Amino acid sequence: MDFSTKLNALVARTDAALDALVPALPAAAPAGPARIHAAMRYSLQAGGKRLRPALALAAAGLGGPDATAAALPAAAALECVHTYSLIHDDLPCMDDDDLRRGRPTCHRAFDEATALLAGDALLAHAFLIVGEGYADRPALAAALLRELAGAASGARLVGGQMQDLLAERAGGEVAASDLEFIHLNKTAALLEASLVCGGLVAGLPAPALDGLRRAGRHLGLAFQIVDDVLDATADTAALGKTAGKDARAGKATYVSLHGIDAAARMAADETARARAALAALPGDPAFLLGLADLMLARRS
Ligand code: GRG
Repeated sequence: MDFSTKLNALVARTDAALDALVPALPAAAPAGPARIHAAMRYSLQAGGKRLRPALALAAAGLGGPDATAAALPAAAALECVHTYSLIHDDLPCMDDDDLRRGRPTCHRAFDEATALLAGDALLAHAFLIVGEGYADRPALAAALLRELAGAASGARLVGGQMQDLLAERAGGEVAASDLEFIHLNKTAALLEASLVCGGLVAGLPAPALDGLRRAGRHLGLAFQIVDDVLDATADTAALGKTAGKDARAGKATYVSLHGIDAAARMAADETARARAALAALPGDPAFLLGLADLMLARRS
């Protein structure tokens, strides 16, 4: 199977898992709180690239096809945490954006309070999916929950977002080391957790989990640098979210600190470091290497 066919198949399996694992809409579950479930599904099913699930399923695949199938609940949970973070990031009190994944943001399609609650519910639901999905493997469930909670924590995803907001309030004056802290946590934490969760489901040994974590860190930095370059160079239609926001907001980014060409070179360097870590993993890392290349070459 070639790379795109395999990626499309993993995305389709992720979409089916999300559909099965996230509360249904009123017709199927008439007693449920319909509006919140509709808002959760609206953002989940808005056409995200499913990169985090793909990374988790690909890392699990190092342990064989059964491990890939077993990683589907973890992959769905990672997408729930990611989607929560996007919904909250778009809120007026944060980035105040109208467009996400090519459609009106959750608070524009519903309202601010509903969007806040949909994000909260998706975050909680991620942990429910893992707790229920791996109830028959309690040690694995505990390891996955710890990994996911750590990535979403005040030290990582939320902590990175906090520092990002503070940097913006300070007028975009940020040292390169502060910018790296922000992106290692706001962006890389969840990509890192995606690879590690896949490796945990596959039962990979500690050195391989360390390799996955290292790869995730470099992929995360590369991903963010590409995001900064795209914000400066692509248009809103191609991105599916508002382009050029960073410069308008006077925000410190890899592009504002280093310029577009140097930032692009840094993204390539980080991808090369991620590739080196992935190439040393047990099993066949070819698909993971393809994902690393795709993340560098992406245009949205
Ligand atoms: C609100 C706790 C909290 C965190 C927000 C997600 C986030 C942290 C900020 C969004 C701003 C941003 C540009 C982050 C960079 C990386 C990122 C998460 C980009 C979006 O991820 P993609 O491109 O999105 O994988 P899709 O929609 O394809 O899933």
